[in-house]
Amino acid sequence: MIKNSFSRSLKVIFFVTFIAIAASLTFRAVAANEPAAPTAREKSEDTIDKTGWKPIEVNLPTAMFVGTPQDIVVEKLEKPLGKPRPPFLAPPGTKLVSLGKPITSSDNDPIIGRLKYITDGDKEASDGCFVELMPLKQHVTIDLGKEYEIWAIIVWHYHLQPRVYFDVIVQVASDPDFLTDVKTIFNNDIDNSYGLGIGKNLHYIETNEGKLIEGNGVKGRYVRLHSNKNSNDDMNHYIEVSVYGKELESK
Ligand SMILES: [Ca+2]
Ligand SMILES: [Ca+2]
Repeated sequence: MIKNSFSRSLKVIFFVTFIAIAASLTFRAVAANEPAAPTAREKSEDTIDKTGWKPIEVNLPTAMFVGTPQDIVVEKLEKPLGKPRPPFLAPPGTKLVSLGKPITSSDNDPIIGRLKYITDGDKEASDGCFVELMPLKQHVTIDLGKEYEIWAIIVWHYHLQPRVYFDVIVQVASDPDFLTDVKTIFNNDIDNSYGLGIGKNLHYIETNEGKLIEGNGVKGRYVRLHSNKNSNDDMNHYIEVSVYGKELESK
């Protein structure tokens, strides 16, 4: 009787131990399927402290068309997001710094409209709101009046109908002649037909949202935007350019 009871206890101990080992192995197998811990590289991309960053305020003009146009055949065309552009975060103190600022251009006597339309705050696509520059390679330059840290530039070329503008190149400099220390923050001239170097950015279709180009805090007083015709005709157009910058911290 005593022997029997001892043997039963042993069986119970063996059974419990077996269950515990099996459970432990199962747990390890599940743990192995979990996503790997972030690598050093992933961590470093996450180290920018964006505490206190806020969305920039962008007032959008009336949308002139809806849906995704299917009939524009252009190489390396960005796929539309299919939903509104998410808010763009920038450091505290970042604000619109281009409103009413003076413009010069490779075409100072536009065919339609006036250069000052580009920074007058009106982004509507109606007649009388856009400036038309001469055909092919042209540029406009905004003088912000002083140096800023530039976080975003939004450009509306023309959004009455879907179009793609070619060789869109956006540069920031402290030199009004753009001869020294020029920083190119956007370039979709994929074949270097403009002559400022091959760009890696994609073509895109103009909409009422404009094109937001990230500045990443690049410093400069002058913003220059190039273009070289569009998918509809050989002309160059601008409705508005908004530059969002932050005052430089005094030393
Ligand atoms: Ca305007
Ligand atoms: Ca090109």
